[in-house]
Amino acid sequence: MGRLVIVSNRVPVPKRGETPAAGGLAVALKDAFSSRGGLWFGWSGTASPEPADLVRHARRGGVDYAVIDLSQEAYDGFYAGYANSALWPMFHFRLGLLSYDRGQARCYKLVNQRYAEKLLPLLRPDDTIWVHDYQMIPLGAELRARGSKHRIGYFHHIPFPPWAVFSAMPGGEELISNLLAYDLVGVQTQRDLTGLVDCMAQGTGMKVRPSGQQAGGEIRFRGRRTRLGSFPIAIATEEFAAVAEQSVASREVRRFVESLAGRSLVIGAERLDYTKGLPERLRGFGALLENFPEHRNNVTYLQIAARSREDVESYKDLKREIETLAGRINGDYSEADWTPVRYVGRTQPRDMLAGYYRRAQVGLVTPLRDGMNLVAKEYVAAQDPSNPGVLVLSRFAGAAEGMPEALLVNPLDAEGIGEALHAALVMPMEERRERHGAMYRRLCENSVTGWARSFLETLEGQETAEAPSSRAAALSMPQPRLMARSDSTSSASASAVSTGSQVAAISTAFARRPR
Ligand code: GDG
Repeated sequence: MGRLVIVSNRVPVPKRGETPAAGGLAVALKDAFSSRGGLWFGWSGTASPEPADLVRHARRGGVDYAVIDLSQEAYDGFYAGYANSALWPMFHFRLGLLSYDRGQARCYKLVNQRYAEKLLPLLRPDDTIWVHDYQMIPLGAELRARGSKHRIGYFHHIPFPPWAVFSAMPGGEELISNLLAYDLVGVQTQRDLTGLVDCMAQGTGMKVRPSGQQAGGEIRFRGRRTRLGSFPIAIATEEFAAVAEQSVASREVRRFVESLAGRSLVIGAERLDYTKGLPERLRGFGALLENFPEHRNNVTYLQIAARSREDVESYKDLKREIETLAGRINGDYSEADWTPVRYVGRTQPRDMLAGYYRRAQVGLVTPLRDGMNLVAKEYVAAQDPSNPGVLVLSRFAGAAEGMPEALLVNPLDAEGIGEALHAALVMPMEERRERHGAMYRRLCENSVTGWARSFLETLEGQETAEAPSSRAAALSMPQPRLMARSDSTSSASASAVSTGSQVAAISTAFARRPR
């Protein structure tokens, strides 16, 4: 079996002698890397005016890391620009926040081209490549355009909206056609899969067929089969539970619990991001205090919101809004000995976070949209099973699909959040145990290493990327549209043209079609 090559935007190279950071992809991939060896490729995290053109290599714990720097200009256009100011809001259904600029879109493509150029010489013929997330959508097509015949999969960590939303993106057809270069495209949930299938069908004009094993179906194009499937990401549940159990005994967590003076605790923790619904959540907590006065002076809400993407304008506005709302609630309801909202704007150590979760009667996780939301899963994992807290969860978090025992809310309904908080705070022990037990068992059944295995088995369980030519005849795309472009490029044979350029050819042809 060949190596596993991971490509992600940020590469978490551990320091010498350190084990990989807990949580995240490193844990998910540990088993796969140790059984077959691996390479992790991507951005170093360094942007400078004149970056070195070198690929820097490191070997840690049996894994090879290869990273490149970005120029400040590329960082601004690709990362802060197109990826986080156009793609991120669009994929989270926030078209009003979408800021599109052709120069930035070009920069996104150029950075992906550079990644492909730098990665290709590092590859062996039998490597399997797994590309992660929206910063890298065109990478597969760029690799194919340079002759890659590898198995290449793509996993999309954030929501996938239907075509009615996606098509608002200038160049949406080209973007979606890029996905045809992959052998497998994975999303988090069934809802995302519906969006992906809709975008594939309408954005490329091709037919998505039901597939034998994958619920989402497949598209066949020029001898390549692109499968579409849902692979809900998981966490290392037992490991997180153990950290939480240990952490509550620590001096820091005990001191924190003493500071609550016997009051109940509601906790929220995330990156400071407008998709996480923080202002709406604060309004929900305000509604609890307003409509259920019995909770005044009896409950404290701790919100940890680590700063993120501060160079993007919409994130600065959000910080101001949250500070104003938290200040208003505290001004309206505080007592000399009680501050209802505690707002911490810095990242907390992971073990302390786990201890806080375990001590919280309510986990309040109300994103407006979220691919999965690992905090919801971590909160459940961290609970004491004999006296567990209650999860209040947004219907629009991917996690809601697998956690029906949470109290599900619409994050835009402040009164609804207030009612759910009240229900959680007064819920009898037996009901809390039942709800928690069901969610905890499901979390244990679906490990994060199992998630990675399932994606890779689906990716590798299929025929070679370049299918036999007889299958090329089974193209599901209407032939006249296909031939319109390839006739004028090469008459040799359809299969002699690299798939990458075919993808580009299709997208150009489709971009011209009026919709
Ligand atoms: C993307 C998708 C999808 C939070 N505050 C602190 C801290 N955290 C940790 C949490 C959790 C992680 O950060 C956040 O993960 P999420 O899944 O909630 O959200 P995104 O960062 O937006 O991730 C998301 C995910 O990819 C995976 O596919 O679920 O939908 O948007 O682990 O615990 N960690 C520490 N201190 C903090 O203050 N140490």
